[in-house]
Amino acid sequence: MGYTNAGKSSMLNAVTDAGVEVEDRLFVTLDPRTRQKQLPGGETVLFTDTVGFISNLPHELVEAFMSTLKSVQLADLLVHVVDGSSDHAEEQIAAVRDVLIEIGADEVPELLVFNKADVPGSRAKDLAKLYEGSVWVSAKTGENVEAMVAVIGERLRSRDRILTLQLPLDRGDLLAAAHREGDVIDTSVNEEGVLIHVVLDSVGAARFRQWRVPA
Ligand SMILES: Nc1nc2c(ncn2[C@@H]2O[C@H](COP(=O)(O)OP(=O)(O)O)[C@@H](O)[C@H]2O)c(=O)[nH]1
Ligand SMILES: [Mg+2]
Repeated sequence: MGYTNAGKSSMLNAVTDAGVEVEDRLFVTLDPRTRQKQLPGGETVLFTDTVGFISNLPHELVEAFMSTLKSVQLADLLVHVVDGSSDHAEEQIAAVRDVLIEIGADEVPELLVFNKADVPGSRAKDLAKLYEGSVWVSAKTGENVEAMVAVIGERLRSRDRILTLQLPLDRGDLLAAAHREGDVIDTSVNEEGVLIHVVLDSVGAARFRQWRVPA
């Protein structure tokens, strides 16, 4: 997602070789398009294109925006595409983030991607240095797209997730650790001990690997 004309549809094409229409005008992508891609790590990821985020969304576009809104709220990661060749990149980032707050999606993890690095005089690479954890790419030439996909994979792998753990009844220390390191959603006692659902990050998930029950 990102500001209009940032290169979102081009990016989806560059990442997935999808035949999504690319045009240099406002709101060409009225329907979110979703494409599947296998990451180098083997996971299958769904990439969804969205309509452009601009301030003061026109009324007739609100309906089209609703499906985008859902995709954005439910996403595991927002790839925030920014036109790095624009003099207004910073304002556009702020405008997009304002919309995220408006639709209650400002807590969804975000990866800032400064696009159009190929444009002469583009600030994409400088901005990527300035914004911690961001990356630069050119959706047009494909430069650095693979590196961006690798970062997307890392970010997805490190995100918090809900795990089911089966803990032995005599291991109160493990239950305490789960409470300390994660957010325990519920606990129930069964024949094998205590079954819990807990939100953990990748470090916590690795620590409790032995006790995991496949979801
Ligand atoms: N030079 C250059 N142009 C790009 C790049 N990515 C997108 N564009 C152009 O920017 C315009 C808007 O791209 P589009 O993908 O439709 O943007 P969207 O509105 O965010 O979906 C089109 O003319 C694209 O060809 C890029 O990396 N470099
Ligand atoms: Mg588009």
